[in-house]
Amino acid sequence: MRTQPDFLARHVGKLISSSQRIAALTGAGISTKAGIPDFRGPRGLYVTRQYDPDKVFDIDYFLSDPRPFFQFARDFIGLEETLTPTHTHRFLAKLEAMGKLEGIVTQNIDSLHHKAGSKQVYEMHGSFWQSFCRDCRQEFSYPLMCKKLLAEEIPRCSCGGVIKPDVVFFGENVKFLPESYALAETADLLFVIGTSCVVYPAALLPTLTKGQVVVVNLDKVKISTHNPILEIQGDIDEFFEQVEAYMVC
Ligand code: CNA
Repeated sequence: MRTQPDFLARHVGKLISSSQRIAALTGAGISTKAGIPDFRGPRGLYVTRQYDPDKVFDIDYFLSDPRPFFQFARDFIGLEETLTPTHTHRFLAKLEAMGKLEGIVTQNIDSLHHKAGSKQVYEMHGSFWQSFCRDCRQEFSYPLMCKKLLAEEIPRCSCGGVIKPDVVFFGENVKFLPESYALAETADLLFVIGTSCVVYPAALLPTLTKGQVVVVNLDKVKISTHNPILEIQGDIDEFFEQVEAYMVC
C-alpha cells in the first residue's frame, strides 16, 4: 500500500478550507473497504470473475436471461445489512453538514452515502431501494423485493412481468444527468474518488467543471480536461484520514 506524502494531504486540506462549493464524483473504489468488490480495481469483478459484469449488468442479457443478475442481487441483499460506510463516506457527509460540500454524484448502487448521512446524493446508476415490474410498472419496496428474491428464482409481479431493481444497467439511461452536470459545472473543487472514469456519462463530469479537480484512486485515471488536476495515487481512506487531520475550516 502506497502512503501519500504529507504535503498532498495538507494541500488538499487547505483547498477544502478555501473552497465554497465542493462536489464529489464517487465510484466503486470508495466502497471496497466496506467489503464490496469494484469492477476494475486489483481485486475487481473483471479480475476475479466472481460475477460476470457483462452478463449481470447488461440490459440485453437481462432481458434474455435475468438469472445471473438475480443471483448477484440475492448475494447483495444478504450482505447489505452488514455493510457500514467507510471513513471517506463519513468524511463527505461531514463536509456537507459543515456547508462546504454541495452534493455527491455516485455511480454506486450500495446506498452507503445515504447510510453515512449525506443528503444531496445523485445516484446516477440507481439503487436497490425501489424495484419495478418491467411490464405494468408496479413499484415494489425493498423489503418486499428481498422476500421475493429469496422465494423466487426470477421475481415476478402478479401480472407475470419480471421485477427489476431500479439499478441502471449497461445500455440504459442514467438518472439525474442535468442535476449531476449542474453540480460539476458550478463546483469550485471537484473530488473524483475511486472511479476508473471509463463509464460514461459519469466520466464527463471532471471535464465540465471550472474548478480544481482532485483525483484520488489506486490506479492511474485518464481524464481529458484543461483544468488543473491534482492526482493522488493511493488508498482513499488513508488519504482522507490524513486530510481530515490537516483541515482548518
Ligand atoms: P471501477 O471501474 O471498478 O473503478 C474503481 C476504481 O477504484 C479502480 O480504478 C480502483 O483501482 C480504485 N480503487 C479500488 N479500491 C480503492 C481504494 N481502497 N483506494 C483507492 N482506489 C481504489 O468502478 P467505477 O465506479 O469507475 O465504474 C462504474 C461502475 C461500477 C458503475 O456502473 C457501478 O454501478 C459499478 N459498481 C458499483 C459498486 C458499488 O455500488 N459499490 C461495486 C462494483 C461496481
